[in-house]
Amino acid sequence: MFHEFWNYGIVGRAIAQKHISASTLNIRDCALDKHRVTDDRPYGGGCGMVMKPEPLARAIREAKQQAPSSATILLTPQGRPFNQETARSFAREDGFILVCGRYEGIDERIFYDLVDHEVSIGDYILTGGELAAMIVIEAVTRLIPGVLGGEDSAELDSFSGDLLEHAHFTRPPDFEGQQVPKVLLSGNHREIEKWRFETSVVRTFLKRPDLMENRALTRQEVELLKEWCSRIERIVQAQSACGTDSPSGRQQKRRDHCFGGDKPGSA
Ligand code: 21W
Repeated sequence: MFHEFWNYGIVGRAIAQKHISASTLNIRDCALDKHRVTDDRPYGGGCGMVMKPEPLARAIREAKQQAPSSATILLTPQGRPFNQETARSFAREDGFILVCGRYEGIDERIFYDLVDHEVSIGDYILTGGELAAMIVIEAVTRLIPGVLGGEDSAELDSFSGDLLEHAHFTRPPDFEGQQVPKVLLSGNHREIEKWRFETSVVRTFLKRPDLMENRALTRQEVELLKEWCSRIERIVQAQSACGTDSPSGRQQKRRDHCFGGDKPGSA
């Protein structure tokens, strides 16, 4: 699984340019018996298999020898949820050993001496830790200084992740009847910045309100949300003053999707 991964994209380039180094150990190669068995039936019964401790311990010790200052992280659905903050903290480390489990789980006795941290990539069931490891490696690699060419390294500062990104457009100016917002064609950089900030704040509110509820907002963000509140209030008040419940005959305008939120009718 990893052969393509080590040669592809950001990670491939980071390895080629020696920003990082990486290698894979196959736990099966650490099983010393004739059939190279790495799993066995669980004590106490039940379905599924458990990873035997000896080959796993041998693999982790071999990895520690190759990377003595690295913490050992077990990828498991029971681990701490991985996020951008975790990625940043891993990027500051010297390196890490990622252990990918298979089967129903690994023998509990591995944890005592050999595992430092447990990480999950989210609440869904995979069949093993390998894809999770690739996700962790990619998220961390792009935070290593020099890996991304300058322009995106603003990612490193602690403010990123507070808001969703603004809407993006490229040529053509007319795509199947949908126009690029005029402000982006205006060349007025102050107005463009303002518009981007606005799409950023409003789509965060619509798509991921949890990102705003769990932190202090900046003064700019509060001002913008207040402005939207009063806009909404004016519309609602105009309706209750002379409103009707039937919008019949009124033409429905094309929805402005720049601000995001689920499409009508989507789950
Ligand atoms: C999945 C091992 C489930 C054991 C249904 C409910 C590494 C992973 C993995 C795996 C079980 C990560 C059961 C998010 C993941 C991983 C393999 C438990 C019992 N069945 N992050 N409970 N999700 N998964 N089986 O699955 O190794 S990080």
